Amino acid sequence: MSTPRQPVVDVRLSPDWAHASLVEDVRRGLGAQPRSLPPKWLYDDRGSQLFDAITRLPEYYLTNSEREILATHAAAIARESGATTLVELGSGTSEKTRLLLDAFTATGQLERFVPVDVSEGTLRSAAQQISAAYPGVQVEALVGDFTRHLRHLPRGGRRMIAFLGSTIGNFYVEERSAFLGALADTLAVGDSLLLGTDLVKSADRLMAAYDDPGGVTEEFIRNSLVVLNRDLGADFDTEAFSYVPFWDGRMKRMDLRLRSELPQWVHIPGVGIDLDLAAGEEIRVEISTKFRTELIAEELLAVGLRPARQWTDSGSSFALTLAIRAA
Ligand code: AVJ
Repeated sequence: MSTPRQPVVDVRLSPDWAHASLVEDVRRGLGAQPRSLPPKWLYDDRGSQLFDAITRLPEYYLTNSEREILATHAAAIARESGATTLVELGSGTSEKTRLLLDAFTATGQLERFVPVDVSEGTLRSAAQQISAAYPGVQVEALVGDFTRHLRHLPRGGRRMIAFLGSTIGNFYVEERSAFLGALADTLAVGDSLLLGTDLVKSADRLMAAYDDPGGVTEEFIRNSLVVLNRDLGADFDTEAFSYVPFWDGRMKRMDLRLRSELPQWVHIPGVGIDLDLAAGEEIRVEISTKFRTELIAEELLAVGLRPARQWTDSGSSFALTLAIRAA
């Protein structure tokens, strides 16, 4: 067996940088009306654990559906993309990635794996493990925010960017088209994008997936305030908020909010602002957009990414789309 090549870790997001962008995001989101918080701050250590628990809930079908598609079609994805570099955005522990890595190494085509994540610790340990498990593959991890650091992705070879889990559903409409456009711009002609998207389904199933009886999702969403209390010295009384998840059928998205049940002043010293929250006032914490397969294809084509294949799971709950950067 050949000795594994040491993983390379490119750090573009220092702890200072992360803190500065938290401050900026909170100032912008909570300082405006309607009040909102960007969902990326949900994933501190506790939030990542809670999200992990969500993916194991029987009602949260997204993870299993996507895994089923990857398990069934990873070989076709490897073949059709022809990629020699696999990039994964927001890779976390790279668990589903293994299905892709197995398929891409089985054909002998994979030279390089580039996991991208904001969490340096998670990324370093994932990079070590993957290097050891796939000794022929050079791991070049990028610690960064994929909405800001796409230009630091390593170049060369034929690349496929995997953006899984329906994380694209967290973006508001304008942000989504801008982000897809930025992805298209970083890809060279012939490179590809593998996009995971949750599909529109009955409001009942969606509500069940985002309002589980054990309250794991509620705690996950509520954790956003815990993060602000800890990292910005805020004094949110987290118990004074109720969890308000609903299906917005017009915008085709789950909308997950926290509602202040009492009038309250909240001090956020780390940002230097005080919030005067009225009784019933809501903070928008996360949206999770659901798609029709035709819409995904249209939005990709609009930015110059030509949909080559689309796969769904046996229950038609979730889709993976492979799109190739057109000339
Ligand atoms: C990881 C963003 C895809 O939108 O379903 C799960 C996050 N929020 N339950 C999703 C989430 C509440 C999840 N994504």
